Amino acid sequence: MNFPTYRQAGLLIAGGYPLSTMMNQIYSNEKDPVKGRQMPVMYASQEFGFFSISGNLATQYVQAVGWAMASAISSDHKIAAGWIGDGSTAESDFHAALVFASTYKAPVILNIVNNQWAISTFQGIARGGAGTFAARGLGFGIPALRVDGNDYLAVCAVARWAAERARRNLGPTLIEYVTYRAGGHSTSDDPSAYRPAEESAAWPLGDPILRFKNHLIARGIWSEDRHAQAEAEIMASVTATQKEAEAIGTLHHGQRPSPRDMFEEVYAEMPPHLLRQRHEAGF
Ligand SMILES: Cc1ncc(C[n+]2csc(CCOP(=O)(O)OP(=O)(O)O)c2C)c(N)n1
Ligand SMILES: [Mg+2]
Repeated sequence: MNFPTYRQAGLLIAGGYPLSTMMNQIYSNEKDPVKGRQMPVMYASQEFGFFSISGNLATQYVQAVGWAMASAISSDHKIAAGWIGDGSTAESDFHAALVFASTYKAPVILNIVNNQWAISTFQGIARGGAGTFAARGLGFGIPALRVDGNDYLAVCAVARWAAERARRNLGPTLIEYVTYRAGGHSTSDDPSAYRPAEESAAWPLGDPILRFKNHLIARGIWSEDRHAQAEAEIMASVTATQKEAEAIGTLHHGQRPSPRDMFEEVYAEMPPHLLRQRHEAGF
């Protein structure tokens, strides 16, 4: 079971979750599975092992550990994986998660995505300028690794090792992925206000897709032509899916959920104050 942040939408795509469903949520149209009750990229799918993304940073870390503990206590073999950003490791939830993970040897993979920035705050600030994020695990007796997060094969190897440890009931693993947030924090962020414009191009570990592509070409199992073709195919399918979702509706036109929907499916029994608000809203 994955307990992601807003940066792990790729888990859903890799797991075969329909891109059209993700786009419908972005547009908050009639086919949005959460009917506008979440922020657009905060996906959730129990079926695809993707826990609801929380806007409150770091909460998912304790939830991942608790879920893994419950799995172990009930003699199930399922494992959990949690993700957190560099900045969010300064939240107390991060430390609480590590206490419980180490005390109960929970079958959980604790991933830290160190992308160098927490919006405009450099990652060194969240670490207090000392040590590494991986080193935080050692004080709790949790095996911890620091990996080049832009090396696809290294990331796979480390993740597989940690999953194997969790499956064999050997306890938690903490992994720091060293990477770089090349774009803005969000579409409303302007990184040139707090870091040199050329920083992302000069970042030494490089673009992970380019690196993996070059590796495959060097091994003779991929080519520039096949890469260009794959990119074109993916772009065409993304554009087609976007058009499909737009045709269903956006917040400005077409079919969208009724305001009535935001009151439903949250509580098993709607509390009186929500019922009152729903009536006041005319539904
Ligand atoms: C508890 C809490 N504090 C602050 C915020 C506002 N906020 C949203 S994203 C963000 C930066 C997070 O940085 P990091 O943990 O490094 O994750 P990244 O976005 O770089 O993946 C902040 C401060 C929030 N959503 N929740
Ligand atoms: Mg960050």
